[in-house]
Amino acid sequence: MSPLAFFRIKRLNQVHRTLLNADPVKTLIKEVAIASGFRQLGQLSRDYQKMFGELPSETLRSHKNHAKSFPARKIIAPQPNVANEMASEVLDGLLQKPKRIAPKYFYDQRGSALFDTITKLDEYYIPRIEQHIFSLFKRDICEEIGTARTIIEPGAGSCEKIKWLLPDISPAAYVPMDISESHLRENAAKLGLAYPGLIVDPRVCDHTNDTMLDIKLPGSSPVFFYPGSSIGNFEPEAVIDFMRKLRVMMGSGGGLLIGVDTKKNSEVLHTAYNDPKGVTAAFNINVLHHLNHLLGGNLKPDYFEHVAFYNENCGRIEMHLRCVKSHIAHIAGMDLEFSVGELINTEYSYKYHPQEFSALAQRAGLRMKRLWQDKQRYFSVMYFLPALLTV
Ligand code: AVI
Repeated sequence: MSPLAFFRIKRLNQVHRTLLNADPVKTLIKEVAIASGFRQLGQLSRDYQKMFGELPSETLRSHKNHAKSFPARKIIAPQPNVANEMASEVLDGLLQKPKRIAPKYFYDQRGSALFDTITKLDEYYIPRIEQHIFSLFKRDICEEIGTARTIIEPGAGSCEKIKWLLPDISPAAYVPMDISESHLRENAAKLGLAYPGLIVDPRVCDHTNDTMLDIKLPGSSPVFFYPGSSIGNFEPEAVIDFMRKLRVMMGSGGGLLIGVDTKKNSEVLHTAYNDPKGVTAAFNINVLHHLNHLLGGNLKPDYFEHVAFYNENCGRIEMHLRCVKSHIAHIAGMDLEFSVGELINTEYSYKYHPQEFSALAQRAGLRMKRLWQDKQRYFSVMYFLPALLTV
């Protein structure tokens, strides 16, 4: 390593440390600084001031100076080894007490097919009611978004839901994001064929981590589209973190159209995640097959049963796998013990009253502009704009 590179890394680390200590600036600045390779701090500080008031001048001055001299994060970020990263993430979860597996591991080919089947079940009301809200209020929603906007859909999967807004919003570009490249490209191409003239610009990324911030967008002031209450699968603190990233990427002129499941009668919730055909159970247990395939292991799907219940105190559905036979199994080169009755947590699905969700969004620098609901208030579609806070 050249002395100059060494010096830059050292100084960059100092900047990072300052950022981390500069509460309340830390999260927002850190994220944008990383996303922009420290080049856009001027704009960032202006945005920040609009939202939260004056920046600590010490911090800003030092960052501006450093921003000029550091070309990009590439100098300190080697290409991550994705397989090792997954193995380490999975082991980290399985070594916790109680054990955990992140819900993103549900979605191998079979898991995605099972989820598709879930969305067609009568008991799983979310897709049906969300679509109903979109058809009831389509004109209103489209007017709110406006035309010729860049629409970004994190975790777009099949690219089906954007059709609810097409052709009315005639976007400047539609940017579906997904972690599964082949699936994404195939569905993006299909959408392009169905809507000639629509610019579809797919981007492969895992929107649940920081890589989303590295995506260079085709236009400015995008509108994010995040339907399906996927946000419910984040812990509330992670919701704020995620929405803050969207806030940063949307600048001062963008928006967020989001679908959020509501709190309701616990019987309805319970049935939605315990369907009598056992599709949700198969979906849950399939995560073990997926991990075996992905990381090399002999986790034993037959030694687990599906558990899902509504935890009223926390306002969330909890999905777990309960061990029915004590055993030892290995995964990613590690032996693990499982005892009868022990639970592996596989998913939380949080439910929010609109005002609860709006309060979280506010902490990410967003304000609720519109709310659309069905008659029973089973589901919310909300439109958020960047908040401009005055001090
Ligand atoms: C993807 N996500 C919004 C679903 C949910 O309702 O939390 C995942 C799911 N898990 C079981 N059924 C559906």
